[in-house]
Amino acid sequence: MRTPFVFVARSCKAVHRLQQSPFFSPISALSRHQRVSVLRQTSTHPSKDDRSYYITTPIFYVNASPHLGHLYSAVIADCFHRYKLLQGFDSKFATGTDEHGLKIQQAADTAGKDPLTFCTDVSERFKHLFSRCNVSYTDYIRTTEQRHREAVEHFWSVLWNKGFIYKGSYEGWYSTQDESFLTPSQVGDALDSSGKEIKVSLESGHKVDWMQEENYMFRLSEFRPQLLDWLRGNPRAIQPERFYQAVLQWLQEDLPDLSVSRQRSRLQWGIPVPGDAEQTIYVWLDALVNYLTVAGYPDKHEQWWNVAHHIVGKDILKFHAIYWPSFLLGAGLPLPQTIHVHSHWTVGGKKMSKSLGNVVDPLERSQMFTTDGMRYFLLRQGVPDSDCDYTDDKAIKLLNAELADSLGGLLNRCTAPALNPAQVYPSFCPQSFPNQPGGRAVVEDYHMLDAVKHLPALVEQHYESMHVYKALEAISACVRQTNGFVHRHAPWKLDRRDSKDRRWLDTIIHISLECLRIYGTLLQPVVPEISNKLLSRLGVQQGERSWADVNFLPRYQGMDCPFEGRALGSDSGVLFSRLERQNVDQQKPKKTKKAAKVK
Ligand code: ME8
Repeated sequence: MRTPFVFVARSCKAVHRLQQSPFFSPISALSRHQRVSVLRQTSTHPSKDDRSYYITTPIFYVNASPHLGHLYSAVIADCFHRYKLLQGFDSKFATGTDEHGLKIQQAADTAGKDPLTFCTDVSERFKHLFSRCNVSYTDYIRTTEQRHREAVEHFWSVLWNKGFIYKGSYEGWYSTQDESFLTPSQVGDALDSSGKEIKVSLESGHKVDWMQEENYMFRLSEFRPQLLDWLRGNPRAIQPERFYQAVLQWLQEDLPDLSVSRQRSRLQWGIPVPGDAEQTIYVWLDALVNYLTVAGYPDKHEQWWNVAHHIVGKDILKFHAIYWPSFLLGAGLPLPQTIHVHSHWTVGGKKMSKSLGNVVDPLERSQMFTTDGMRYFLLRQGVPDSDCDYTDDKAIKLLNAELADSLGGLLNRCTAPALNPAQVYPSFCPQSFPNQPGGRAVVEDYHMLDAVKHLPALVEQHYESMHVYKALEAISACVRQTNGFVHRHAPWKLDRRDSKDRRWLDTIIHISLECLRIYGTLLQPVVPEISNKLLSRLGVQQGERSWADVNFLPRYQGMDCPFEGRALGSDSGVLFSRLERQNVDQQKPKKTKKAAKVK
């Protein structure tokens, strides 16, 4: 329960801060020059600790169980988090559940449960999925927590005290499924499953209802110029480019003020408006503040808030790229550094969603493909720019080809007792593979070395821009090249008793193990279990697996290699077992329900 006392104390603190803030004057009263300078202060705060990093997923609605799309967002964020840790960053990674609002209230009613029990049940399912899939969040937030309620109340009071919230009335379309207000141009006619005429959101296809209410409005319309300034000054703020352009396009039109509360009589399941028990805070305002709550707001939050990056699906871009920055500007807070947007998983060309009933169960699939198999498939096949259709066949083919045959085959070959009877990281012989042509290496081998040498920088570039699939594509291409190298020289045909042959054989294995060490290190953010197995088999210690350790083939440059001569780790079985079609067939995704058809 909220203590009114605490709230009053916080409000006073907020008012005091406000009076010292450039935002105390209404934004519309500022000149463009002033606006730009304010934006500089708010959007590009350099962090005191530039080795801090904060990544978030959307917080997921608890009206139904998690599906593959939710896991996808979480795995992307987990990959970034792990990558930053490998680079030596202090990284915070938040995910969680969005538990207020009409949609949840109705879902709890339908389930015949009290809302909090209902939310707890479903929130636990998300938690369970994430722990099964090695999603290593550092903070799991539920919007029903007290710390969050305090953050939202404080945030609201700041906006209210600055005059950005006013009492008004709203009349227009509302989609409960999307918890979103729509303009008439965003609404179309449709027939529901029983043939009845209904109005739907043109974007999501979800039913909309007309509503007319007294409530609180946020002066969104005032922020259009600042949003444009922010985006023009930060062209990488929304990625990929395509979504950045979409937001700029939306901002060509006027923004109507936004209703930020609902009458308590209609919506009881939410945080009451501070000072007005008849109104409940709009679920999106409530939900977006979760990112601040996790950062520590309203107390000390700068370390994390100044380095915040959001992962979001394209369906919620408007909320994150227009509403959220406007709320933050209103509250005088820095804007997120990047909003990384990804597209959707579809089934038979239709967005996978709870309301369509065409969801793929990520728990089932991760049992069939293994956790790492599932993670690898999602990140290798998922493309931020465009939707991707899910089929089991695609997953099986990809995982068998790249993890079982190519990567697993390479490790198996180079560590097999037949080729490596001493079970060590063998020696590299510079005469067999000299810097200049003349040894036993051929031109393709030099190309392979060059590609692997440049791979870490390339992978880093792709990870940084959220093109994880490109990073995996590049790694996979190098794995193929290394397999080609081994096949070309067929070390199994060399004679160990001949000293020249033996040196060359050892050199081939040394190079291949060095390649595998690089692949294992770079793959850690995506497939942590497989990487661990691979690196352990190579004898690479835990403290030798960071980004700073990817020093490929030092012996080729005349330097010492810490692994040369070291015993391999024990053999803990195949890296990734081939998947058989019939095992997967037994658990097919459910059939698609008939959706409302837009006329
Ligand atoms: O929108 N493909 O929650 P939500 C890929 N609570 N990703 C998908 C997906 C699909 N088919 N379906 C869902 C909400 N997602 C709000 C968010 S944040 C302050 C509040 C992922 O349960 C994707 O990240 O509907 C999408 O944006 C999110 O789940 C929506 O989850």
